[in-house]
Amino acid sequence: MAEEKKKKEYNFREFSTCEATIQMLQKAAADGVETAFQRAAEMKACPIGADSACCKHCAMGPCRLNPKDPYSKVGVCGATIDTIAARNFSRMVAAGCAAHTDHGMTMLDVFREVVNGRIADYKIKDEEKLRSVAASIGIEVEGRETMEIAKDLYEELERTYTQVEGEIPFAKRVPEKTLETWRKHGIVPRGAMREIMEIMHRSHMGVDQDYENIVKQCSRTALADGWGGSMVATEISDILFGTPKPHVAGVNMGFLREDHVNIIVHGHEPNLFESMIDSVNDPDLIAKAKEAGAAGINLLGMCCSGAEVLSRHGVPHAGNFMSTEVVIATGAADAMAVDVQCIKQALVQMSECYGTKFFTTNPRAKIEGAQHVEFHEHEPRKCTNKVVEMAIERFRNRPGRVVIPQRRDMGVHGFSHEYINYMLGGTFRGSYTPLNDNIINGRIRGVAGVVGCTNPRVKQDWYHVELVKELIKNNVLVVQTGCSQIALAKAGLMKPDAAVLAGDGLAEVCETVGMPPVLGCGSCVDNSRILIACAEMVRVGGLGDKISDLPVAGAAPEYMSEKALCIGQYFVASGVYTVFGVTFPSLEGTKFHKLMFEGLEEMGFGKWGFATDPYEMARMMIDHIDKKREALGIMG
Ligand code: CUV
Ligand code: SF4
Repeated sequence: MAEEKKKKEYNFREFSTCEATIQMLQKAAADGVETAFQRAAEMKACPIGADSACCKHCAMGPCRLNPKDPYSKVGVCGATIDTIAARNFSRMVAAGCAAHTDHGMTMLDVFREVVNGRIADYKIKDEEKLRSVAASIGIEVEGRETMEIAKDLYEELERTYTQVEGEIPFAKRVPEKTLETWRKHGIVPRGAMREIMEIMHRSHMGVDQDYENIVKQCSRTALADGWGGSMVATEISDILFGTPKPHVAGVNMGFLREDHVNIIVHGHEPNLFESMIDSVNDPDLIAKAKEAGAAGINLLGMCCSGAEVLSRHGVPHAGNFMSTEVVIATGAADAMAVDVQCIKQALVQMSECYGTKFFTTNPRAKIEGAQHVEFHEHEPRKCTNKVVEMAIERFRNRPGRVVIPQRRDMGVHGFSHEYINYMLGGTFRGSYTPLNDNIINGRIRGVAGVVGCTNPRVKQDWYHVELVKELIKNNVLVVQTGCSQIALAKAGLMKPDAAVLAGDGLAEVCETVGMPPVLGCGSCVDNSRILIACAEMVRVGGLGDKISDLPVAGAAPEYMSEKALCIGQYFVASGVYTVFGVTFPSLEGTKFHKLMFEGLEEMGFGKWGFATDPYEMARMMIDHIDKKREALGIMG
């Protein structure tokens, strides 16, 4: 039996709709190498875990309840299904929040060293952005020196993490009425460290055993990510590396070049990537590459690091989360350098098979068997130059055949919130009607954020693409980040031409403005740009006085990470209806589930939705948008 299973032949078209990925899955299989797709097919998810009906928070357990009859049993300590599910969920949110806030912390570390003059390799690139971020949280900017403002901004933003009492600085950006709701329920974040500590404490065995109370702290923790850690990551990155503006850029594996030294950066923190950009442009290293017989050095991104530099600088992007293994099967990846988050341990073995040099670079994320070349922000080029040199070595001795899927998809990327705000407020060149007006007059029905991962438990990219197509067809403008943005870019939806797929109203607006119906905003931390855009929609006026009044919705149809759950929870807590696919860690019919899917909305927040069919997902989001339009009296 086991042998039979091993030999099982897969139809790779069931795994993915990404042609390059399918082609490389075939190649990998022919080479005798398997990926997460096969492993997922062979290892069924644990049904009790998937429903969040088990608890392993202490050694009296692990305890398993019966998902079919969740109230028939309690854990050894007496914990009910609602307590168990709320605690499990909150701990996932805490992990997601920790990931984003730790990333933001790194950016803040770099910023501090720049401000103190202790780093030469990075500088403040976008002074205008520095001033606007500082002003947005009440720092005096008129007539002051850049470095003085920067110093104040650093000190202020540090509170996002370390503050033990009071409200995080970016709470000042939250619409007044939304903030009032948070205050009423006691969920305005103090500092991320405190919120994560508190939720970890409260979800320990024998502490908070009231699911509603647990969910409150869970929301507070999630908000410390969205309006805290993630927002700091985005804003500081813009200040240090430049605020994205729309530009044409390319996505897909066809951007690997057989005659070049190919280097892929995969992970999340842009400082590594920025230095790598410098390294691959270093004339000495280019000369070395040429000496080795290469035409040049070619740099590509993957996952969120990639989405971020795609948006900021137009660096080509090789593929999203479920393409990171198979891209190595091209044989063309001379080196892959990773930092933190979403890095499959299997990449090490994959790299061994194809002779790709694989490097971990971050002291927080080593992988057994991988070569570690540590990245230090004070001497960043030490690490990135070394990676380039090793990549050149590998190019010189490329072991096997190189097969590059010939797919290249061009599109417009780089819609920062500033740029979206221009569109919202209509102040941008004053040449067209602002977005709020177009929502009010009905040309645009509403706005949807479609974001998040890809997941081998579902057909890669298909849900993202079908959902977004359905939304734009129904005149819903789509904003995107992360792996979802890459899925749509590969499907060609980031081109202004894609307006032909939009409904008449949205198509008209796209044509007037010259924008695609799908706006790519960057990486996962850049979901904070969507929050800021929502706040701006409220500020501009005509669409209610809080985020929960807006005709907007969110979705992560193929999510897999704890970060995605945290993002979902901060959107819900901010007032947005948020629909997830794949699986949701709760049991329908339980009190916890009802709270997440209905109760939170009654309390003035957004709420969760769940569907595994992209068309149903679109319908749920559109119904919600219509409900909000009706409440605003802008129906029809
Ligand atoms: Ni941070 S979290 S798979 S890279 S979007 Fe991509 Fe995005 Fe999910 Fe990870
Ligand atoms: Fe079981 Fe309670 Fe311990 Fe969880 S905390 S493992 S439910 S005894």
